[in-house]
Amino acid sequence: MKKRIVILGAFLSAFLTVRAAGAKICFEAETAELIEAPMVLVTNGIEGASGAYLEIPEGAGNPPKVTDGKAVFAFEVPSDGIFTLWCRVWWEGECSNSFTVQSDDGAAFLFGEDATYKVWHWVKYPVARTTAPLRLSKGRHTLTFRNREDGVRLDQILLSADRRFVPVDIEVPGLRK
Ligand SMILES: [Ca+2]
Ligand SMILES: [Ca+2]
Repeated sequence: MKKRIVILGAFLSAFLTVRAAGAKICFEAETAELIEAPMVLVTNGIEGASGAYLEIPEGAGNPPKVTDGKAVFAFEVPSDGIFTLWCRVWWEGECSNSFTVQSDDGAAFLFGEDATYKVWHWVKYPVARTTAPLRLSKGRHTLTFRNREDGVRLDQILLSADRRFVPVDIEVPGLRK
């Protein structure tokens, strides 16, 4: 029995150490340092958001006809890491469920295209294990969200170096280690 408790204790401390190793950086969509129309800031819209959120209104237009519409975020990464990108979003439907995202000046990638509509929920990138997560060095970085489909809303953004972490509801903005 005692041996079992020791093993359990060792397992728990290893588990907690691994969890503690994964930094999480969370910020509100409305803290974007640049918002370009038809991306707009909404302060009193759909219930259940964490404060304000960003939206490309349904019918505002999307590529190739409308190529404008973006939000740029700047944030500090505390130490080198490999991050999963999570976004708290509200999609209008299958023609309104994605962004094109760019990390710093890297290659743009598709974010979203999941089939959960008309409810606030968290979506991650990458979805497939074969796609590389975001590798970010210590220091300042940017994320750019571009117009790909209208009818989309973005409430919170969370970068997690802990691959097992799954945000559930509204997250507290800031840095957790
Ligand atoms: Ca779509
Ligand atoms: Ca928000």
